[in-house]
Amino acid sequence: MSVLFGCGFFLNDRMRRQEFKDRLGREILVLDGAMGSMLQGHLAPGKAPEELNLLKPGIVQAVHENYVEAGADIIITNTLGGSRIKLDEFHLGHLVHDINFQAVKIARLAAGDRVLVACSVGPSGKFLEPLGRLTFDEALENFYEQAQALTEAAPDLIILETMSDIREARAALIAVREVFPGPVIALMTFADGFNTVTGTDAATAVTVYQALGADVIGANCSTGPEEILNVLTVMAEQTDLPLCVEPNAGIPFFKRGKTVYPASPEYMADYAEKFARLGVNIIGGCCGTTPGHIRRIAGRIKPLKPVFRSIPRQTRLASRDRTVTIQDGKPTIIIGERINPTGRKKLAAELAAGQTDLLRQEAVRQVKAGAQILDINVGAPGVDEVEMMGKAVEFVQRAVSVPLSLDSSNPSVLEAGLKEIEGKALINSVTGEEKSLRSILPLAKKYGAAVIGLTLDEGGVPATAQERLKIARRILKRALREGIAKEDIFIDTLTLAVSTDPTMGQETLKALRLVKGKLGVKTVLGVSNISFGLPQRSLINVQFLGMALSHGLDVPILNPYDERIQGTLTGSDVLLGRDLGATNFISRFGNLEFKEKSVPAEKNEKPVDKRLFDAILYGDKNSIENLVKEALDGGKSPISLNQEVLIPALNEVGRRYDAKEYFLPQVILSAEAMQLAFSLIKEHLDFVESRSKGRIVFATVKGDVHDIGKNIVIAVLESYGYPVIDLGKNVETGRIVQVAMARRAQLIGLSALMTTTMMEMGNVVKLVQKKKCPARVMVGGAVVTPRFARQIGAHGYAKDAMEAVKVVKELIG
Ligand code: THG
Repeated sequence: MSVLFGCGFFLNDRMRRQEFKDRLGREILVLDGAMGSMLQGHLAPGKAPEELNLLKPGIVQAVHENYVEAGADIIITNTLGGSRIKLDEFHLGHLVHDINFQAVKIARLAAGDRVLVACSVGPSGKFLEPLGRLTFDEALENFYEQAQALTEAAPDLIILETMSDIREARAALIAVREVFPGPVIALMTFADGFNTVTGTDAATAVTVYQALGADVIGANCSTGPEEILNVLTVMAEQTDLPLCVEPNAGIPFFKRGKTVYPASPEYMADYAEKFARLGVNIIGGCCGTTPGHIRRIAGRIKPLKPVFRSIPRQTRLASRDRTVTIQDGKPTIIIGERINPTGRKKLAAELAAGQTDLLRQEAVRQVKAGAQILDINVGAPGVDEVEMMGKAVEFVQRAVSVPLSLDSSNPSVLEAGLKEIEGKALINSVTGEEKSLRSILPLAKKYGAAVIGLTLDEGGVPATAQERLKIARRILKRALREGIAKEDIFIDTLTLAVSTDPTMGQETLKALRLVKGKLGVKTVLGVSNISFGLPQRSLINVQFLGMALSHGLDVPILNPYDERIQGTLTGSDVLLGRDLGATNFISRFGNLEFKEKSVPAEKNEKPVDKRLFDAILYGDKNSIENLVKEALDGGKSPISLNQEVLIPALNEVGRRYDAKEYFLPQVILSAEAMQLAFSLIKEHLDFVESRSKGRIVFATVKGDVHDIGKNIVIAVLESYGYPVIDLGKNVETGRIVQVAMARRAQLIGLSALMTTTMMEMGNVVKLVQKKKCPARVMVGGAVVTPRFARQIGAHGYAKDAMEAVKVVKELIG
């Protein structure tokens, strides 16, 4: 009803979110346990569990009722795989609305008056670009549609579960936040106690989810409670938001033909208590947890009081796998300014031609030189800025793992960049102009970015510090009103060229001190602007940098290659109490090797071998063709190119993966670049057989509805050049073998992630033998061990995607 009363609707929903938060301050809430495994017995192979919402609602309701009876305070709808892309796998895409709407109705019947209904939203099962083919807009649309159907049925909460790709998680939360006005719980799934399978760490999950307006943050599924406790410990140090956890019932193992989740109700309750004492506010279970577990958990934690966690809000930005905290008393964090075509003809020409080689080099080199954030400005004549900003963000993110500052005053350009962002970006910038405030602040809010406010307005840059303070105050007020957190608002009091007006530098510094003192926000300055039009600019820049830091500058934008700048920064940190014990200073300058460590001059063009090696290492497909041509033209033979550059590059990728410096996204991109390079020289290697690699059939076995792991393995194998036929999940044994024979597959890859489905792999092997199917069988998945693989007679076992590549190579060459 409240929908009819525009503004009232809004107020009520704000209150709902606040009320929920207040309740979490008073009591710890119990979530339910597994849904998927409870439904398994009722699920025909090849069918989606969500279809039961329409076909057998009574069974779904009975599961809910069991959890309500066991003491759950919140039950979760049977909609984890309820988005269109996911349902399309089962040809149910046309039923998105009904499946989701009914799911809420069913849960509501079981919930009664006491229990809350939360709607599960899970991954689409497809990878976003550049890993897969899904665009960010398609992902957004996918989640909008599901969130809309759920919202129509008026649930109490929405809960994002099992997200492992931060960019997809971003799309899901943005969509849900736009459509659903109530409280949202946002969880991610971690492959171990530290990172998701695509590399995102627990702190970064918090940074991103919090910026996007999640009400509660946490983790689900993953492994057992022990490792997930590690994840929640990190999260509890990062945020004062309420936390939520749903661990699996331990790490499953195989016993007498069955997969067993080892954790007893008592064991889970012990961990529930540990989570509660850590400060977690909502506790339930994922795979393998039953009403019996939930009953014991509820009995243990309901008597406990929530732990109040007082965590000061910090300014945080993030890349996919790193959070950068801008904090008083810590070494100065700098934004590298070099990705900016102003005054740089070569970079401007490259951008105009859609080339990315120089862009990548600038990114890598700046980060090596110590830039912890990179500014990206693509404004140059002849450049389609909207298109180029998206592309630049994508490419810089492939090359380096630092947060980005998107430098444009044009909202469309900024939005194109924000869609590509894999973490939490900084918008550079909004001004005090009405038009700017109105178009750019909502972007910061929607895409969960921090924002820099420039102290200028319709009247231009004010001459005096007082007037700049006034504009800063106005920007701050408007940003807060938009719902942007204060710690996410930066003010730039504007550096102008001192050569045109000698008072300018001083006014900027005065304004800096005022803004810092009166508003208490973080400050930014484009330091190098000061010296435009003067010789020996670096001399002016370092003086100004030192002065600005002493006037309250937090984050300078500058040229990180400049040795003098580096010296000034390190020295200032000592003087400003940002380098206690002068530890950094001494480690950097306390020996005579400093000169050698300084950044090489740009004129030292790297040899083409090295550039090609880097292009593969950083997965930069765009520049491969030119580089291969340059190398061949330069007299390098295709054989030595392959042996001395391509293969060593891929080996380095493997090394980085093993050392956890690289995660799957980088591996896939590098493998694709390698493939392209190889295809280009293959023509010259006429003695190399050009027969394609062996065909592979891949499936998640009957009864098992998990396919995240399988999809990752397929993506990696394909990127290594193996053609894969993906049969999907919950696939009948007969069908797997039939397709393998019909398509003359050389290898069958099988995945099982949970419960009783592992045994099915044994049945596939038996059928392969019986039918005399020549394909080799490789198995894997969370529950599978090498020993089990041997027991059932599989030819190979791989613990993860990279190992799968090795095993496939061994088995079929
Ligand atoms: N505030 C905020 N953002 C900003 C600025 C600011 N972004 C852009 C700019 N100012 C900061 N970035 C630069 C980038 C390059 C230069 C100065 C500031 C520069 N470039 C040389 C030139 O134009 O002559 C080129 C050097 C070369 O040829 O390599 O000086 O104030 N929020």
